Amino acid sequence: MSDTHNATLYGYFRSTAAYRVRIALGLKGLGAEHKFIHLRKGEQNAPDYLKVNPAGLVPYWIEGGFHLAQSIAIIEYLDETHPTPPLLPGDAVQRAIAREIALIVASDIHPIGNLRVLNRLIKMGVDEPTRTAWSQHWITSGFDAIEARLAELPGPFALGEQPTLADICIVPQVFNARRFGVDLAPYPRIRGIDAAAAKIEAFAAAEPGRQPDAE
Ligand SMILES: N[C@@H](CCC(=O)N[C@@H](CS)C(=O)NCC(=O)O)C(=O)O
Repeated sequence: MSDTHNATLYGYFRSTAAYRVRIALGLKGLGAEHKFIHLRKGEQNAPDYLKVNPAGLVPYWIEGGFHLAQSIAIIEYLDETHPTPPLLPGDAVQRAIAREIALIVASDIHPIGNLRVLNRLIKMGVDEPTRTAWSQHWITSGFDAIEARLAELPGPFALGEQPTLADICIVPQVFNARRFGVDLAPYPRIRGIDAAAAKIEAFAAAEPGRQPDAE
């Protein structure tokens, strides 16, 4: 595995957004120093970390004097600086569809079920079964849209034989869906992507259970 210009990735084993970046690094064959922010303990809001990322979120990427938040921005940066294998291959239409699927996960599903949102619901007195139903609802709503799009596309990955940004976002979201007990039976294409990805070392090595900070 090559070095990525002494890059550092701040993450957390169960962060699905950090999981996306770990997959991209693996597919590119790139290394980075991994630093762990314990989200359940609230380390993302500690003054030391807020000096690194004022947004109090992971992932966060530092490479020399350059620093970057947002998993999709980090992955697209890695893709532009290390073009092989391409994570946004094909023509303009295919790239747009890969981004569409990625953004359903990253913009429509993930933010509504994020830890800080669930913590806010706790503060507002929302009980655990209702919070779980909340997460399940939004994951299901996004997966319905993704599955409908995937029905038009060749497998085994979202856009065919090679994994793209779309699959990099889908696989961690499937992990999260299982955590929240979402019924995946209505999503054969999504389950197929997850199964195909499990056979690729870059995806397998990025799994939360295989991270040094896993609990
Ligand atoms: N849109 C951001 C989301 C980052 C994000 O929300 N990360 C979560 C973990 S998956 C986090 O740090 N949560 C901390 C919190 O909610 O307090 C990205 O894609 O990087």
